[in-house]
Amino acid sequence: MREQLLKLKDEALAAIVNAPDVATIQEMRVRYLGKKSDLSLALGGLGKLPSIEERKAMGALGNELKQAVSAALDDREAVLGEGELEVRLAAERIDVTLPGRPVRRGHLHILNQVINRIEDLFIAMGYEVAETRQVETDWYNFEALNIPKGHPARDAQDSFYMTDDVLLRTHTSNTQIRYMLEVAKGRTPVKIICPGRVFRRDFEDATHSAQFHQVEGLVIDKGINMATLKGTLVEMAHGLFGAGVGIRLRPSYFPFTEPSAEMDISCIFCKGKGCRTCKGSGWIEIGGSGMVHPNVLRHGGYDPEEVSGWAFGYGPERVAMLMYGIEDIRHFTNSDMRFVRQF
Ligand code: 2NM
Repeated sequence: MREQLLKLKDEALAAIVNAPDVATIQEMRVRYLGKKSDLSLALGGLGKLPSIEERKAMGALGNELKQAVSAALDDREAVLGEGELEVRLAAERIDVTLPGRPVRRGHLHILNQVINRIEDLFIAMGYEVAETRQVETDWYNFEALNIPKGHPARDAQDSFYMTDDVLLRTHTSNTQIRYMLEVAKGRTPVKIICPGRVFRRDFEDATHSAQFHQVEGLVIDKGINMATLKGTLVEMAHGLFGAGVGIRLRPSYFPFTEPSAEMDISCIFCKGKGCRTCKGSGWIEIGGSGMVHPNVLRHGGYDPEEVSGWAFGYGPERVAMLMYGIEDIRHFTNSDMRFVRQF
C-alpha cells in the first residue's frame, strides 16, 4: 500500500508542476484531494489492513501526502496566479495620460451675444437692465402706453390673446411702465434698458417672425430733451457698428411718444454712398424713438409738468442680421446647429 500511495503522490506532483493555468489547478484539487480521488479511495481501504500499527502508519503517511499535494497545488497556483495577473494587467493597461474624448463646448446664441453687447454699452453709460413678464394685461401692453381700445396701432400690433384681457406682449414697453410704477415709484433719474422677447400675430417670411426681440431704452429726469436722445443713440451706434457710423432722426408717429422719430444709421455697407442694402438712400432704418408722451408719464406715476423723458426701441435681430450678414430672421429660432455654430 505504501508504494501505491507514493506512486499516486508522484503522479499528482508531476501533473501539478505542469498545470497550465489556475483553472486547471482548481480541477486538480478535486481530482487529487477530493472525496473520490484515488488517494482518498486508497486511504478508505485502511480498515482492511491487518494491524493497528500499519493502519496508523498508513493513515499518517496518507495525511502527509495530502499535505504535500496540497502544498504543491498552492505553490503552482501562486506562480500561475502571478503570471495571469501580469497578463491581465498588461492587457487591461490604461494610459491615463491619453487625451480625453472631446466634449463640444456650447456658447451663447448669436442673438444673446448681440443683446449682451447692447446691454454692456448702456451699462457703461450708467443704465440698469430691466426685464419683466412676456404675458401681460391689456393695460400694461396698450392702455398705459397711450394706445386705447380702438386705436389703429392695435391692429398693426395684432397679438396672441390668452383671454380678452391677457395677451403675449407686443413690445417690451410694459417693462418701462412696470419699472416706473413698481421700482422707481416717482424717483428720478430713470435710466433703463429693456431687452426681451415680444410677439406679433404676423405671417412669417425672411424679415418677419411671430416672435422676435426688442431692446427699448427709457430716460426720465428733469430737463431731458432730444439732444441727449441723439447723443445716446450716436454712442450706441458707434459702440455697435464702429465710430464712422452716423445717426439720422426722421419725424414720425408713435402713440407713446410726442414728438416721435424714426431712427436710421448711415449704411454700414456703402458708408452712406448708396447701395442695394440701403436701396440707394445711404441710410438704414433700425428703430424708433421720441419724447415720452405726457399720458405715458402720468400712467407711470410721473408729473409731465415736472419731468420729461425720452425712449427708443429697436430689434436686435435686425442689428444682428446687419452685423453678420444673416439673410433670414427665421434662422434665429429654427435651431439649425449649422447656423448656431457659425457664431
Ligand atoms: C419704440 C419707438 C419709440 C417707447 C416708448 C416707451 C415708453 F414706455 F416710454 F413710452 N417705451 N418705448 C418707444 C418709443 C419704442 O420702439 C420702436
